[in-house]
Amino acid sequence: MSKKESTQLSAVERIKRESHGLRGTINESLSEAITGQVQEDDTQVVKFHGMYQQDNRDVREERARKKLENLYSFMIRLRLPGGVLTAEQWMATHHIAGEHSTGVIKITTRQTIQLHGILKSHIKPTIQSFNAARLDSIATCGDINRNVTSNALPSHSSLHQQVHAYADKISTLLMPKTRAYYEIWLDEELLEEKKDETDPLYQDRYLPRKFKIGIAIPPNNDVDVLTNDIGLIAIIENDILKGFNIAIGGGLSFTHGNEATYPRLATMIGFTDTEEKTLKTVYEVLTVQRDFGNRSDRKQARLKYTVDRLSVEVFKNELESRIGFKLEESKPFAFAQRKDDFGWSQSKDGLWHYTAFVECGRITDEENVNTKNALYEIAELNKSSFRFTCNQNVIVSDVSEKDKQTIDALLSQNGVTQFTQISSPIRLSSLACVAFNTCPLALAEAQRYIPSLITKIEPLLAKHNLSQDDIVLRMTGCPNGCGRSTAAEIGFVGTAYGLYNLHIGGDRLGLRLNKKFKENLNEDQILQTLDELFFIYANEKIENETFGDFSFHKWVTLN
Ligand code: SRM
Ligand code: SF4
Repeated sequence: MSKKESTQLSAVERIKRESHGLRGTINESLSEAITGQVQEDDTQVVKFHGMYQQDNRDVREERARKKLENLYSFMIRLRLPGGVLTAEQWMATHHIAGEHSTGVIKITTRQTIQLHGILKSHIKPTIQSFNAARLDSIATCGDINRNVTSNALPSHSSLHQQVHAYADKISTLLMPKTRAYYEIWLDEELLEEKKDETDPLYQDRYLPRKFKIGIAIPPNNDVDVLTNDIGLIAIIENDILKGFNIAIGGGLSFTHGNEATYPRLATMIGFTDTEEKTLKTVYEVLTVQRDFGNRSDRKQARLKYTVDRLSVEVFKNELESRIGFKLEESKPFAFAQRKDDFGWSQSKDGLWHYTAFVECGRITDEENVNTKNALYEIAELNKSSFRFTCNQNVIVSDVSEKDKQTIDALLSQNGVTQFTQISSPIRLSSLACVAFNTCPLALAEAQRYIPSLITKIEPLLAKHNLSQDDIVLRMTGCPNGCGRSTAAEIGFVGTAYGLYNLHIGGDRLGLRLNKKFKENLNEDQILQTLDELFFIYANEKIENETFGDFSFHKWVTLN
């Protein structure tokens, strides 16, 4: 194969290699009480421990005028393969959020939770409290395998548990070997020489870029499986798990004006029929990416670019030479849904699960909807677990028949049931990334803006008799794609404060990306454009044709 690595390494490559197993100078940074930041190189190293240094962008200019340092704090993201917490862990998280962060518990688009606004002096107590609840944030950020996602709702399949267990197995398999996290945050004794920290997978350079894995159980694609670096699709026949189709090279980020960057859905490369083969294949996809990924240009470093640069065929040949067997032909499968199933549902084992709508994944208490309080009161009963979906919602899960009524009453008393029931189909299917005020990369608002924008879109849908249409609408504050807006039927991608590119033509199930339709629209232009599109859609669509399919054929293919 061709040359493995450019000689001109990016700055982050040096930081990783010189970090002494991800220790960097974090201890020194933590002891510098005069500043709320960590040292520059440590901002990269702490990512591997599951945290980002951020500053409150709402007050940045005011503080600069007053010659004050930015208002720095940290966001910490938990490692939750498949997105599940016990009741006890939920209560711990609730308290930790109250003591150390803004108090809002944010469900992410990758099925885990984040806390924002944690001051530097609070990082260690936060991690220690999470550790006491048997939770960690190892490798949820950085150039490494991230939180592994898996189909969220147990009633979707009688084999849910069996498939779900793969998220845990893969997460464990791909953890870094360094003890740095335990030493720095949990005061584990420094390593004696004899302890072996050799990391055959990540070595001292880790991956060229972040890496994501998701597992879907057809017919449900709630994990948006093809947007991952590796997508595993469970193949189930007659209630038996036959194995997984394996897709590689998904990823959604692009840069405005840079044609060499693009969103891409993963390409199916084959099927594995045993656990051993599946895990080996996943592992070796990472080693191929480790060895052949671009380490000089971080904008070309994701697996999708490695796959396209080498070609799918060459990548697959290299992979097969490493795993020592040929992948079987991919098996047929069909998706029928990507959105969450709201309300109560029962799994084959008799347990009940309530999926509640959490707008933009922000668990908090607001006006008549006290989601945070509801979940705490439910957790106190210790009669359920808590699951998170990649659509940023929560499932009060594993409830037995005898406890269902009590839990239902708590959901209702706190307004959660009513909010879930009255929210329109388009609101229930919406996603937005964090963006302002914490994301340093945000060009425009997302989670703080989309609720009010949807309130203005709903009357347009009603005007055209489309209120019951659950169009997948998503917004991101920049083209990095954290709210997966390029995999939506209507996607908004922030370009500048108050301005968005409008993308249309993606399908409802996550099998086709959308295309840019209009640039730099302000709110009035967004509403006017959607009004026109909805009018044409309502009048010309054929029966059951989704907005995404209609707009793809009508407008995107003509461009
Ligand atoms: Fe993301 C960077 C938030 C899912 C692509 N993402 C960021 C950062 C950490 C900004 C930064 O680098 O400093 C954002 C922190 C905002 C904040 O204040 O919390 C951020 N990303 C998020 C979350 C919280 C959005 C949300 O509202 O839920 C999601 C956390 C997921 C998790 O639990 O791990 C989140 N990010 C995604 C997704 C969606 C997905 O994975 O399904 C994508 C698109 C898929 C993909 O990876 O291609 C995504 N985030 C990015 C990128 C672009 C990566 C690239 O290939 O270039 C960046 C920027 C980067 O890495 O340089 C980024
Ligand atoms: Fe920030 Fe952009 Fe991701 Fe939104 S899409 S959270 S603005 S990096």
